[in-house]
Amino acid sequence: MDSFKNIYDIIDKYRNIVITTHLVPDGDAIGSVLSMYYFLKSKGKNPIVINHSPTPPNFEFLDSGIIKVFYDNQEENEKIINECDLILVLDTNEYSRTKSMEQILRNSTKPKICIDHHLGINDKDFTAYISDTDYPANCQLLFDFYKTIDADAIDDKIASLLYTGIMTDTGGFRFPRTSSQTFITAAELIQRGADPVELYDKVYGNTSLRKLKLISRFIHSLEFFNEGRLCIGYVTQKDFGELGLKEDDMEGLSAYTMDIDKVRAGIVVVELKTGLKLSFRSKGEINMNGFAKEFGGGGHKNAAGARVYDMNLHQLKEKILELKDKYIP
Ligand SMILES: [Mn+2]
Repeated sequence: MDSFKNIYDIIDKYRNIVITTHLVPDGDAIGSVLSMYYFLKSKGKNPIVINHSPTPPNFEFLDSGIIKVFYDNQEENEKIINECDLILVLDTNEYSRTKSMEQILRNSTKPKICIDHHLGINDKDFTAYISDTDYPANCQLLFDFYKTIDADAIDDKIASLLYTGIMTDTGGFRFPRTSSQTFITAAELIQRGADPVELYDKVYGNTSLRKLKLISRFIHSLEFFNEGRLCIGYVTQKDFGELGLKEDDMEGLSAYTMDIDKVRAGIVVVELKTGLKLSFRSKGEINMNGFAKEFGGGGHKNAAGARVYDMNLHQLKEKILELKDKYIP
């Protein structure tokens, strides 16, 4: 792992910098790429943000047309990536999570830097990286990075982006790894112009009726195992069709499983057109990273994910039930 100073010394050699993050970006991913965009702008660079997925509606207020979606203009975006000087990957350490951009990023011979807080970085994938899993949000890590390089560059816009990333990735300052340092960082961001009331309201206070109907169906789908310690919920293609759902409507469903008393581990299974998406959550020592790995995924101990393409919903459920006692006491 490299130091903040090392990383910036490399970045500072270049001008045309492509920034990207994972598919279906959450607040931490959007906060990461856009704060980096403004930070590098303030340093006289030419940053360009290209993502696989469009910005979800509740984060659109942060993105004033800056983020390009790879598929919207594949030819031009490929050209930008091929002709840039440096690639920055934020809030993920896996090229596969950039989906449609995976091959072009992998094949690029340009220097590549990763700044992330997830487990499992392959150091051969990057020229240099910071991978610190102690941070509950990549935006908290980036705050320390920007502060080390140039604290004055953290203006109200950057502060609002970082605050949004920290607020969302910590589930409102309550998920594991939230520490006193998280609150100190949040306080500093508020001092620098982030408005906690407004940001909360814009991100969480605009739930669509479609989403509320999804939550209602999801709660009806819940099944409990291991004396109520394991909770599994489902969203099917039927739900997608009848409610007109999009993939980013799934954001936050796993938190409902973890809110239930007795539940120590929650699994959300979403049936997409192209396969099954699994989210694993747990409390304490229950190792969901290991559980997710059984399905070819991974993540953190208390939060992990996987995508499964070679099973239907029924077969997947059988496999979960076969494996559950290995992970849930
Ligand atoms: Mn994150």
